[in-house]
Amino acid sequence: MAVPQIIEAFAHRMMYSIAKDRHTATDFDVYQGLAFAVRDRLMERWFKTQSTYYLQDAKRVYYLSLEFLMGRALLNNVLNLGAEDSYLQAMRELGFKLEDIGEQEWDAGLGNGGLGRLAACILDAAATLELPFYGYGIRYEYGIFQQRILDGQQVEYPDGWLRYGNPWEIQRPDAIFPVRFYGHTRGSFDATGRYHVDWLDTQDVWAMAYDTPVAGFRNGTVNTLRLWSAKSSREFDLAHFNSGEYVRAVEDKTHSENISKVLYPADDQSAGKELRLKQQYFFVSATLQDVVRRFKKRPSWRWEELPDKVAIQMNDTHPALVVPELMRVLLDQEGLEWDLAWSLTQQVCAYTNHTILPEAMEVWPMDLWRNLLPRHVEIVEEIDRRFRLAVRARYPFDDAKLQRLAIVDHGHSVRMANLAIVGSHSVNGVAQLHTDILKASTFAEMNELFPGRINNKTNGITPRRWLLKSNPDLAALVSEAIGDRWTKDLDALRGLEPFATDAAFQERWTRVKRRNKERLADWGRRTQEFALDPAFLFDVQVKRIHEYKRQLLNLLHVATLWNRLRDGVDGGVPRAVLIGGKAAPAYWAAKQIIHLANAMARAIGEDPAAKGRLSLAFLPNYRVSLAEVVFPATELSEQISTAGTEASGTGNMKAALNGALTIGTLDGANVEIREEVGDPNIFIFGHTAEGIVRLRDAGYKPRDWAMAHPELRRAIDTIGNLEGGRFRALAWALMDSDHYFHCADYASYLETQERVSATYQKPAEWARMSILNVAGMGKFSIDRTVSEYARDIWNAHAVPVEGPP
Ligand code: DL6
Repeated sequence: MAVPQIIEAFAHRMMYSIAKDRHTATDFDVYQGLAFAVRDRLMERWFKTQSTYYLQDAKRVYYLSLEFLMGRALLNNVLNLGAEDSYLQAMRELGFKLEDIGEQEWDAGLGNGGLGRLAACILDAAATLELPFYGYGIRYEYGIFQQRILDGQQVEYPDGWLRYGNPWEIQRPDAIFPVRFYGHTRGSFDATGRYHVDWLDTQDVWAMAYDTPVAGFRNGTVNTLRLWSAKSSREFDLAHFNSGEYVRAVEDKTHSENISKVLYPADDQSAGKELRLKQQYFFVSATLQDVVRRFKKRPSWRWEELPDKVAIQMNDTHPALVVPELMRVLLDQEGLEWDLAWSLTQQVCAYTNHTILPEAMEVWPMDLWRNLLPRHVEIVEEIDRRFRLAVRARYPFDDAKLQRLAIVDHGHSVRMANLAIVGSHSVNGVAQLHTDILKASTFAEMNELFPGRINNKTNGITPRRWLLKSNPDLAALVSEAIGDRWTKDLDALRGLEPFATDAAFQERWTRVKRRNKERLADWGRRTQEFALDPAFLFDVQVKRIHEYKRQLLNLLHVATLWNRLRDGVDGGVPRAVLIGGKAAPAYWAAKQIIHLANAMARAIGEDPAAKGRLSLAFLPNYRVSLAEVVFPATELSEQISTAGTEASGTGNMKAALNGALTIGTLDGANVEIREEVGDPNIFIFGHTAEGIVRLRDAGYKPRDWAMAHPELRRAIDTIGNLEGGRFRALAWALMDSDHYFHCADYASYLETQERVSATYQKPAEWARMSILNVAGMGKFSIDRTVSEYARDIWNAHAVPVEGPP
């Protein structure tokens, strides 16, 4: 689109949708007007994409996820349209900076962290790969909470992201489905002698669709993210209204609409609450009704064709109710026999596991189900009964194994992972090590029972958002050196290898990093959140706060550097340690870690011994848009989880793609990052996953490790004595239990950090390693990940859509 047309489209939207002129428009109005104008440009492609899928009778992939952590859309859409230069110029002619307009957008924060952000990257890749793909989830009125730091502590504020409207979504009042809850079942034989079950006297809620376009990168594809919003089936209760009880009359409406009110703010922790189960069934039921409607719209459809036309991917077990719900639809509504219904369900469904932490494994009390979903209890009990028969036939004398494998645990709870595994044809882990652990340990007995079902799909990230958009200077330098094929084929980054030793290129590379560091420092200054010296080494750990991710190990290292400075010993380079992330509101230890980081940051900031040598900052309200400023500025990426605990990690990939060097354990995808960038170009430390298991089995005694290392002991004391001892419980727990093996890995971490410092003192060497890290990132494109899902799990194929490039 030419510049004058962009200006005209924008002016039109400002006048007719925003109803403001240049004298009255606020910055936010300008953003909204431009967002509408950009959305208009996606419309034609969106229509064309959907009709092409229909006309070609393409197999559709449905990605069911309770979380989509999308971040901002405006600049990403402009980029995917391939029109950034025209938009930049058009806005400049009107006296605006496109980047500043983009800053007005509120992040769409419908996710907690890794799992939700992965879903967003997968959407981007599926559209870029021209796959007939739909994301399905919930349109939460409140996304992940806003984190503020008051007196050093996390305080949560509601994220009312829809308050001023969302220009990207289209409400679909006609795409509305009833979702049933409660009630009871009644079985009867029909005239043909077939047993039939009715689910009666239910309380119904409506699910209304809101669609968001998802544009592929510079192609004609625009896919759909469809999010459901709960609407009451009754506006108000007339009986109450007529008797003057107005509040009671609307009470039911409020209750039912609570289902899509708020995102549960804990990752890696199962909530076990009725509202959460309602959310799960709500979006599963509405989605399946939509899927079946679309399947049946095809001329002369037959149920046997379902697996040829439909693939359903469950993002973790949160949507695992899809297994009994699909069975219910096929049995009770469509009248299929059990065996056919079961075979179709298994062929259609697939499950991705994202964690092996026991507290994250979903287990639902049967009583809760019995009340809320009485028909599903019957179906799950029947699935369990048949599965037990199969297990017993295979292992006739092993009762203990039968109990461990069962879906229904002693009649009192449903193990969602077991249900998802039994009801799917594919179960995948998200990094090779994680998949190996699933096979060898977490799901070892399932793996024996269903050989080949568990497979690996190493995660990836979208190079569009995470390099092209967020780090334009580095992207331009890379493209100048090797061309821009990397944007669609990240393996092309290997072409950077010869530049790694080119002194002039290294210098330009380092200058880009320096500018990005200044940008982050500037951001800290503008928001008055933190002060940073761009001359320091930027040592960054941004991710959810969790004990297994070991922010505390990072703080032990900071305490050690600080102690050395106070002793007048200074071997290292000046460092700015940055930590950011949200803690689940009910997770005490994680909140203590945030408090500790802030307390240490203040104390170090006030200590003259640290001046010019060491700083610590906590980045408040870490979110996608902040990550886009942080990763380009990161020089050292902290990926230091206890080996065997982080399923994959994707922040590790984002930092390395932006030229950071990694200090990390052999955990999650770090293992594969090492393979790709080469062992000399990454700082690996600590025990391996097997080493950790051995330590635990041998009766790990953290106190012995601490006693053997005076600097560790002192660091623990430093933390324990801060602010009159308020963190003593946290510090002492390290000596007594240390569930995540901080003490066992401390010495190796410290020694490796010293190697980091020594390397940083050789700028050419650091730049060479940094270039080689970017060169090795090809494997971690989400396009590669999604191509593997399409080939190995979904059997789905690209359906190109003709249109402007
Ligand atoms: O697979 C995406 C992401 C992984 O990279 C992280 O390692 C993992 O912790 C995360 N898991 C979650 C919560 N999982 N559950 N349930 O976000 O998934």
